[in-house]
Amino acid sequence: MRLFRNDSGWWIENNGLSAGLDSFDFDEWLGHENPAEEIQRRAKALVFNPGIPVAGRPMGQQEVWAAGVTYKRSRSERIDESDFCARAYDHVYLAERPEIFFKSSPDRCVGPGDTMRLRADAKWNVPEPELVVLVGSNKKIVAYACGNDLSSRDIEGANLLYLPQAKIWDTSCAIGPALLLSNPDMDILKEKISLEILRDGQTVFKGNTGISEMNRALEELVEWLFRDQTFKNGVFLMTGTGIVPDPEFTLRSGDEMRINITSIGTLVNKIA
Ligand code: DO4
Ligand code: MG
Repeated sequence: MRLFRNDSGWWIENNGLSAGLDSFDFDEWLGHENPAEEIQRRAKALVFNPGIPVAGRPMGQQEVWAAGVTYKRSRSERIDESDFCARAYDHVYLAERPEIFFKSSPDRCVGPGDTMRLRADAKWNVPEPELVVLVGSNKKIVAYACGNDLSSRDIEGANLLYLPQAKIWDTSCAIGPALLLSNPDMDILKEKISLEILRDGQTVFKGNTGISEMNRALEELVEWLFRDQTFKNGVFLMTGTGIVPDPEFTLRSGDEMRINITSIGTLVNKIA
């Protein structure tokens, strides 16, 4: 089952059948004792009709946090791009404490079909395709989505202390197209994530990896995120990238980024 949000509200979709959720308060739902049970209860009372809803930004007032250097490819590319900070990436890949950083306030995060901007003061920019987990206030993973942790490699590579500037600006984060509701029979690690970048209609980059290549358990990342802080209306956590284009690649205005996770869908955004 997937949750969609568009101009007419929140929708539940299941195998091509969908139903609108009347007076659904997403933020309140994530503060519920058991959001998974609550949504199943509501779904049972709905009448489903054929059709997949139009997808808009599937979030409320949640902050977006991100984990980093959770795949080998992220570690090696970052070691190569940085000079005196290279050892930090090796350390954090193997350390007990993962890298977790603040990525976006809800107003800086965009949804499917929205444009994303590059930083005016950056020269080397890449999309980071990532599995995103939506976590309820009860610390349980409620749903999964595709995410784009748009990043400036030259700023991060110049000095790791510039990380917030390499990661956070208006529209540097995208989440969508829908939220795949988690259930006990689901094994998200079996899914694949892929990135395709189109320039003037031609593919200029294509790559994919398995979510199972991640070096950390999702629950482990969530546990660290919730240490000594609460999220009363839930939180989104990006789980790191395993796909990094070769060093000569940088995004340009007009590029289209297509991030797909099997079972979730494709998140498409263009560079403004
Ligand atoms: O270490 C800096 C950021 C890492 C990151 O965003 C990633 O691995 O996806
Ligand atoms: Mg990232």
